[in-house]
Amino acid sequence: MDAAKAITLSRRTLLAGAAIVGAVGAALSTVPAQAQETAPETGPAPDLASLPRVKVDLVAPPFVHPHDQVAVGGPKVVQFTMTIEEKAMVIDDYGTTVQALTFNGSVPGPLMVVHQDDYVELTLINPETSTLQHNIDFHAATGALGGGALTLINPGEQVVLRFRATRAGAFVYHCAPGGAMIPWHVVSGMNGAILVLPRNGLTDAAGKPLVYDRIYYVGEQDFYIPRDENGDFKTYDSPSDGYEDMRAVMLGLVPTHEVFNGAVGALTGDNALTANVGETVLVVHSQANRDTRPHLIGGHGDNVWPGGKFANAPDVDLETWFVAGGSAGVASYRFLQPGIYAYVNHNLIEAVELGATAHFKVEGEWDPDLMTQVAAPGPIV
Ligand SMILES: [Cu+2]
Repeated sequence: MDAAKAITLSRRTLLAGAAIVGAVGAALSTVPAQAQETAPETGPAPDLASLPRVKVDLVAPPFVHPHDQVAVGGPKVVQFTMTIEEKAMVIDDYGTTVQALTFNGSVPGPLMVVHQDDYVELTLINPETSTLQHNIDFHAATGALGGGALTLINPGEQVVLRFRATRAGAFVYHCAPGGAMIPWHVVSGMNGAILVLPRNGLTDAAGKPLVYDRIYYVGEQDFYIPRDENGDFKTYDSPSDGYEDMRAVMLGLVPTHEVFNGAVGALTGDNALTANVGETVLVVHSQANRDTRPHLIGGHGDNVWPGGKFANAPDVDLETWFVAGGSAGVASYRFLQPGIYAYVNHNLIEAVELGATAHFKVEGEWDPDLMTQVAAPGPIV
């Protein structure tokens, strides 16, 4: 992209962002100060100064920072910091490279875990080295475009947003800097999820406590990589350089890559998710832009919240579940057999041809009662 085009692009970004901030700013100013102090669904706001503060260090997916499943004590202010990183990332085995836009350097961004009625306090940093404005829209938050209207930051700026996590469930967060920038930033990698656990922990369909031994975060991502005249994927020197070409591919609505955790093979082979027979594994599966349908080949969803929201009883014994674009689903499974399991988007074209496959490597004792090869392959008798 030449300099003039880059200026046009950044001005359009600025304008789109400014329009949103202006509109929401005006709306906010009509709300009485007192109304902003209280949260009707959860009663009066507590004295924030009296709440304990906890600082959490985020970790890159598929892993999840240490957390209590049952809340200890009352609501807290949970402090997170995320730094935006614009960086080149290889997304398949052929070296295809995207100028990714990321929260904290990973696609998806890290999973945050809090409990219902905790306050999430995020410091979002857009370093001087960035080329674009960014912000964050939390689907778990209430008001101001999920915080998007209060967090738009230029390169070299940071912002601190606090919101009360009033609803329990898994929720997507993503960048939403305005207009055509919104889908472009999301399909360039700027999305992640937050898990808001009930204070007493999860319960299964029978109402019994559901305790997980392991938790993994799978963030599914659709990429739209432009091709050259020979059909080869193109690379660009900066995010804005590729914008016009990528937008043309995006408008066709057919992704060139559909991957888990940022790249084909990010969760397979040596990168497989691990578990032992008898362990209950919780999988949080987000897709910020496009519908998906997780399926564990050779296993099941024991307790599944397809919409990811814990006020609803889980579905049980599912074979495949639907996660709507712009949401995060949650599923638990207790592994009963050892071996390699594929965990896929059961649009199998997307799983096998476009990349949406992960592996679980499970160790333990085989149960012949559940399955036995009665006769090995051989000549027809
Ligand atoms: Cu962004």
